[in-house]
Amino acid sequence: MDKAGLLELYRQMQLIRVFENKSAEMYGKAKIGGFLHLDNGQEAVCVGAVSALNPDDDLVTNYRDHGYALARGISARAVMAELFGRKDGTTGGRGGSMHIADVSKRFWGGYAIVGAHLPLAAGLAYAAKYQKTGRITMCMMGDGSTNIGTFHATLNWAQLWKLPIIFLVVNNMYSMGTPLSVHSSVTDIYKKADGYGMRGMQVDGNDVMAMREAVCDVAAWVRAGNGPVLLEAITYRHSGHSAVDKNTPRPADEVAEWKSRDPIVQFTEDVLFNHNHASPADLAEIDKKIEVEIEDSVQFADASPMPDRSTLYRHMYHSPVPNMHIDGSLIKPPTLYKK
Ligand SMILES: Cc1ncc(C[n+]2csc(CCOP(=O)(O)OP(=O)(O)O)c2C)c(N)n1
Ligand SMILES: [Mg+2]
Repeated sequence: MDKAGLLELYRQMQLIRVFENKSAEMYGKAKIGGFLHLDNGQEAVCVGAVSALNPDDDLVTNYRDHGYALARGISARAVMAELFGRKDGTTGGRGGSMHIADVSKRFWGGYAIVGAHLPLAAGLAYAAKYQKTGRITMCMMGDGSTNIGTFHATLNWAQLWKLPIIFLVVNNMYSMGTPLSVHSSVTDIYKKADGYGMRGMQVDGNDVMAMREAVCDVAAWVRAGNGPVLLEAITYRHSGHSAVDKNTPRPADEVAEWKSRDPIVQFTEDVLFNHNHASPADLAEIDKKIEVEIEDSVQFADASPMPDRSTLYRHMYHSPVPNMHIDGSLIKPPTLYKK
């Protein structure tokens, strides 16, 4: 990878970090409602993984989705506006933090129900195989998701049908506040692939280069028609489970140890500085632009209007109440299935 490519990896990780810090601040100011799950500490997984995909590959995530959206090139403005619940957000303010999606970028979301997105991702992979598009699907999930029924049902079918899909498990060793060893009978999660005759692989999720290399490797393998892969990335989230659950109980020395292995600091020191790819001045320049971009995203989100109330029941199969009026106008049933 050349200098420009390496600096782009740094820029994306730093963009995610600053975005997440800002969104936590905005949550504290009640500019953001509902849930907010941050990616601090896990930036190398998002950036390493997404950078190794083709731009038209399908990407599906759980609710911890901001980092993947930004890595996919969705603007900080659109993501922040979605967190603010505003009209210019990625889904017009309807989804919020857990449901970022942009179909034009084949970023399908953003799912709040643990494990429920796996069969949907398998459907995308099946479509790609059936239509021979050459696309692959990446489906990201947490370690806690690997115990749920849909995980096992989806892996079984994906392997049986040799679907072109990468199941990326972000193992941050906690499911909310429950440690991995308390919630999973197998703690090397990549070994769960064995139960389905699937290829499994483990990677250091705090090393963006290793992450990228692993996804390049498995993506090529999947794209060649060899069937799915279960890729486990070991990492750690710096903050609690969510903004309303900031103090997930974890041993202080464990948190401190992982923070000392910060993926952005590691990449900066071990790769960028040690190999003379970049100077502190290069990074300062990038950081300055990111600060401006994130400040701008907040101004943009704050200035964006609330969604129009009369559109409340759009994108639904039926108006929940017959002859419903909002602001004096009759809310007509959606036309989708109207005879
Ligand atoms: C079916 C279902 N059960 C429970 C929940 C509540 N819940 C939300 S996140 C979460 C933990 C998931 O942990 P993990 O998959 O490890 O992801 P992480 O948050 O660590 O990224 C739980 C239990 C849910 N959203 N859906
Ligand atoms: Mg987890």
